[in-house]
Amino acid sequence: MSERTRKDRTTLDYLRPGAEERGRLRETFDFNDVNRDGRLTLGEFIRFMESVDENLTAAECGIGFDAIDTNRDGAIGFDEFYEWWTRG
Ligand SMILES: [Ca+2]
Ligand SMILES: [Ca+2]
Repeated sequence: MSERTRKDRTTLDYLRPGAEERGRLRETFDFNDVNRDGRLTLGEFIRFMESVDENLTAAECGIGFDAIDTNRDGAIGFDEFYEWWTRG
């Protein structure tokens, strides 16, 4: 990959609306990814949801988790998390 291509992509990312939000969401994701494996497990996700709304039950979180884990690998990757966050 050429230097010019990298530079163009960086500029594009910077200018694209939502890039800043994606960065903030990345921080949220990393903060809740307690064991730093790059994915949110159900336990990590429940902890996150309870920090957003303490009235949510574990069962409700489980339903949300299944909806977000679109590739069904049992964990939420950042792309899945981002899709879910921006969808609503
Ligand atoms: Ca994790
Ligand atoms: Ca997944």
